[in-house]
Amino acid sequence: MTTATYTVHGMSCGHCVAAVTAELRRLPGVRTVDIDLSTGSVTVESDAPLAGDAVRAAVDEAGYELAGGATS
Ligand SMILES: [Cu+2]
Repeated sequence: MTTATYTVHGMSCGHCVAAVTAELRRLPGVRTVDIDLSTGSVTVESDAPLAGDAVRAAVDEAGYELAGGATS
C-alpha cells in the first residue's frame, strides 16, 4: 500500500471533488481518494505507486489540472 498526495487546481465545490474522486478511483489499484477542497490537496492510497501520467490523465479527464509533481 502506498499513499501519494497531489495538488489539483480548479476544484470549487463538492461536484468537482466527486468528479476527480470518480476518475481517480478508476485507476487500477486505487483504494481511497481523499480530497481537501480548500487546499486542492488530493491524497490517493493505492496498492502500488501510480504513474504520474495516469494520475494527470485522470485529473484531466475530470476537467481539472494536476499541479506540479507528487509528494509522498
Ligand atoms: Cu464544482
